[in-house]
Amino acid sequence: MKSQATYPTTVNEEDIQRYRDQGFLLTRDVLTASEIKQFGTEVDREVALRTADDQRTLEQKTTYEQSFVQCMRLWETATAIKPLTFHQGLAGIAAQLLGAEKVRLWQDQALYKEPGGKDTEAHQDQTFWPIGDTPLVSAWIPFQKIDDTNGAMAYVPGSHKVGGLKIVDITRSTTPYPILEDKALAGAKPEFVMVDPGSVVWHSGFTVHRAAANISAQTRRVFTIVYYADGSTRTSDRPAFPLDRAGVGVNEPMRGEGLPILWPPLDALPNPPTDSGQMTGPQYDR
Ligand SMILES: O=C(O)CCC(=O)C(=O)O
Repeated sequence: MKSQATYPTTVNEEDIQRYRDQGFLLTRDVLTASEIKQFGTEVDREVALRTADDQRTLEQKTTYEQSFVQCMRLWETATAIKPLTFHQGLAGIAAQLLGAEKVRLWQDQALYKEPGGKDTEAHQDQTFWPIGDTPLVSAWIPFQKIDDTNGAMAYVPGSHKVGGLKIVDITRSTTPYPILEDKALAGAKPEFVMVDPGSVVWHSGFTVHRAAANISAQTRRVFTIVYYADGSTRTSDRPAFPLDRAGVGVNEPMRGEGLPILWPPLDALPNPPTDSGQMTGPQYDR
C-alpha cells in the first residue's frame, strides 16, 4: 500500500462541512468524459450479460425490480470495471468525507432504471446492514445527465443526524415503512439533485433518500460505490452477504477479500474472491 497518498481530488473544507451538515454533497467533474464513456460502456456490457436470461417486461417484474435493474459486485466479474470501483479520485473523496485514513469497499453495483421504471422508495441504507453506526458513504455515479425526467435522487437534508430509523423494506417483501412521515424528520422534505455526467453525488449511510420515476425514453444508467471506514466491526449477526462470505463474526473487524481497501491506493489491484459469481436479483443485502 502506498503511504502518505495525496488525494487526486481535494474536497474543500466548506464542502466537507456541507456534507456533515446536510448528509449529502454533489462533487463536480470527478470523472472525465472519456472515463464516463468507457466505464459506461463496460457497465452496460456487464449488466446486459448478467440479465441476458431475463426476458420479462417491466410490468412482469416485482414492484422492487420495477425501480431498477440491480447488479452487484461488478468488479468481481468484470475486470474492465475494476478501475472504476478502485478509482483513486473517488476513493480519496470518500476518505475525506468519512474523515478516515483507510476506507474499504462495502459494495459496488449498477442501478439501471428502465424507461417507465417506478420511483425508488425513501429509505436509509445503513439500517439494512449489521454495521451499527460505522462511518459509511455512497457515491452515486450517473453515466448520463440526470434531470427531473430520469430518476434523479433526492435527499432529506440533515436526516443523517437522526440516526437509524425503522428499516424500510424497499423490496416490499413486507409493507415498506413510510419513513418520510417519521416524526424524527419533522416534516423535512427530500431535495432533488440534478447531475451532469462526470459529477458524483455522495450520501451518508443514514441520510434518508429516494429517487424519482424514470418518465424518459432512456434507461437511467447509474453505478454506485459504498465505502466504509477501515477498522469498523460487525455489530450483530443479522445476515449480510459481504460479511457472511468473509466469515466476519459479531464484534470482529469487517475485512476480507470481498471488502478490499480502496484508500489509500494499493500497489496493485487485488483479485476478487475465489467464489465470485454472478450476483443479481431483488436483494438489497439485508
Ligand atoms: O438510484 C436509485 O434509484 C436508488 C439509489 C440508492 O438508494 C442508493 O444509492 O443508496
